[in-house]
Amino acid sequence: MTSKISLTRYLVEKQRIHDRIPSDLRLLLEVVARACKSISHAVTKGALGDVLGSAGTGNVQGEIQKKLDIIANEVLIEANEWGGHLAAMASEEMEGIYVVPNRYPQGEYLLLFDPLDGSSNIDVNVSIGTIFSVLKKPEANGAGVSEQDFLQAGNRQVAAGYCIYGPQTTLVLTVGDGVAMFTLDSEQGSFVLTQEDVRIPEDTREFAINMSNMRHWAAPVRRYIDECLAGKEGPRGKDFNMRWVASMVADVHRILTRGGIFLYPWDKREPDKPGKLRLLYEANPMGWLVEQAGGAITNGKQRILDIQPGTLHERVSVILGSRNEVERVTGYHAG
Ligand code: AHM
Ligand code: MG
Repeated sequence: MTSKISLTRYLVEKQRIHDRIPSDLRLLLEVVARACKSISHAVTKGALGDVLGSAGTGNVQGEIQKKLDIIANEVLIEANEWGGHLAAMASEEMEGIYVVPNRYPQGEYLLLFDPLDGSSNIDVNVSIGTIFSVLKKPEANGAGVSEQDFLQAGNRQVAAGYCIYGPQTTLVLTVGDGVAMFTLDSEQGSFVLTQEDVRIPEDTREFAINMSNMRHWAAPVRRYIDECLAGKEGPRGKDFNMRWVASMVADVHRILTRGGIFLYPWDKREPDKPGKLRLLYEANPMGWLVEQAGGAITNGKQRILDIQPGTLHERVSVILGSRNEVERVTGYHAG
C-alpha cells in the first residue's frame, strides 16, 4: 500500500533530506497552510457563516472590501504573528506593513499575501484563493524592519504559493525545486500531496483575458488575440478556446493543470497604471510557480521576476503561462 504524504511530511523531508529549507521556513509554511485551512472553512460556510457581502470599507487601492477579504486578512495575521519566524507582513488589504508586535519573538522572514484573490467571485460561489510570497529580511538593513525591506525582486523569493478554494481546496507550493500540489482532506484536516513536479505544456490552444477590455488594449495584445480568434483559417492555423474565471488563482490553477496563457495587460482606461494586478502579492508568487513548472511570465517587455519594485502596492501588466505563447506575445511587444 502506498502511504499518503502529508504537507508536514513533505516539508520535513525538504528540510532534512534535501536540505532545501531551514526549519524556520518550514514552520512558517505550516502556519500559512493552517491559516488557509481556516479560511477555507469560512469560505465553505458562505451565507450560513454570515461571511458574504461587502464589509462597507475600502482598501488602499480604493476597492470595496468584502467581509471575507477582511476575515482572511485577520486569519493570516493572527496565525503568523506569534510563531517567531516572521519579522513583518504585507497585504493587499493593508496600507502599510504589519510589524510583528514586540511581545512576540522576531524572525527573519517577510510574508506577503493577497488574502482573498478573486473577491468579485465570493458572493457568486465561484473559486477564489489566497496567494502568498515569502522573502528574507535583508541583513544589511539592521535590526528593525521597514517597507523598504519588502521591495525585493521576485527572484529573491524563498517560497511562494496559493491555496484555491474551489470544488476542492488545494495548496500549491514552490520552494524553488519544482511545484507540488496538496489537496485538503477535510475529514483528516490535513493537506495531502496529490501532484509533484507539475509541468505546464509549452504550447496551448487556450487563452484567458477579459475580452470586454478589448477596445482599450495596446496593439501587440490586440494582434495576439485577433490571431487566436482567427482560428484555423488565420495565421496560427489552429482554433483556440477561451476561459476567464476572473479569479487569478483559478485561471493560474487551470494553466498549471493543462496549460494555457493568461493576460491582464496594461490598457488605455488608466494609462498611468501599469496594469491591474499587484507585483508583490500576485504577479511575483504566481510568476515563480509558473516558471518552476516550466512556463514563463513577462510584462510584455521583461521577465516579471527581475523587476525591482518601487512601492509596496505597485501594479504590473501580466502575461503568463505556456512558454511558447508567452514568448510570442512578448515578441510582438518588441516588434
Ligand atoms: P482582487 O485581488 O481584488 O480579487 O483582484 C484581482 C482579480 C484577479 O483575481 C483577476 O484575474 C482579476 O482581478 C479580474 O479582473 P476583472 O474583474 O477586471 O476581469
Ligand atoms: Mg487579488
